[in-house]
Amino acid sequence: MDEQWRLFAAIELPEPVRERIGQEIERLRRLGWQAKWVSPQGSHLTVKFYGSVPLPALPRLQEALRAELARMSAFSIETAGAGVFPHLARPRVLWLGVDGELEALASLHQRVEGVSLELGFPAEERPFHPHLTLARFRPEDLPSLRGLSRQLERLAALPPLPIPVQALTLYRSELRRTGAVYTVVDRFELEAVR
Ligand code: 2AM
Repeated sequence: MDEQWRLFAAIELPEPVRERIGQEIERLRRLGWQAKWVSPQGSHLTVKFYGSVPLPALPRLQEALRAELARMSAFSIETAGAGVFPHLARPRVLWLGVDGELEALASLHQRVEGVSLELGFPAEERPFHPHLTLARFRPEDLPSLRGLSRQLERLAALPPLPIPVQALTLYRSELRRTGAVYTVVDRFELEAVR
């Protein structure tokens, strides 16, 4: 059987955003919150999760994404807001939100879904909710999340930090006992804005 890689396409975050994610995780940890925290250096905004992809299918996907993204203009978003999925009564994922050129971001997502579907990768059924994951909660973590609403308000009130979107990055995710390890497989540049 062909070797398979678990892949996803995402927007890389600039250093100040990764620093903020690290600082906020530290703050929540100090409050005693229990969670599976993301590694701030590898944090990203997921655009498309592929799951397991057979290696022989990879070159065509890379070629298609490179061609499609070269036809899109670079744009800019920024951090804004915070929340939990699926909702406050059952928090599973803690995230920071984004604002700014959200139409361009939605269009990037649609175009990536489009070329992926043409190559046989099924489209995501859930609507696209762009977010930066900080933590994932297991049911046993929930009693430790004291002041959740207050902390969400505080996170949402942080000043915005810019996220220039000049490329889409294809990552490999390897699931290890100590957590997922992400490595960059390829980077697809958007057309620079003149
Ligand atoms: P996230 O965007 O909420 O953090 C690698 O696993 C990345 O792909 C993570 O950022 C993860 O969630 C995202 N992702 C999206 N759909 C996924 C799925 N069905 N399984 C695993 N990860 C998924």
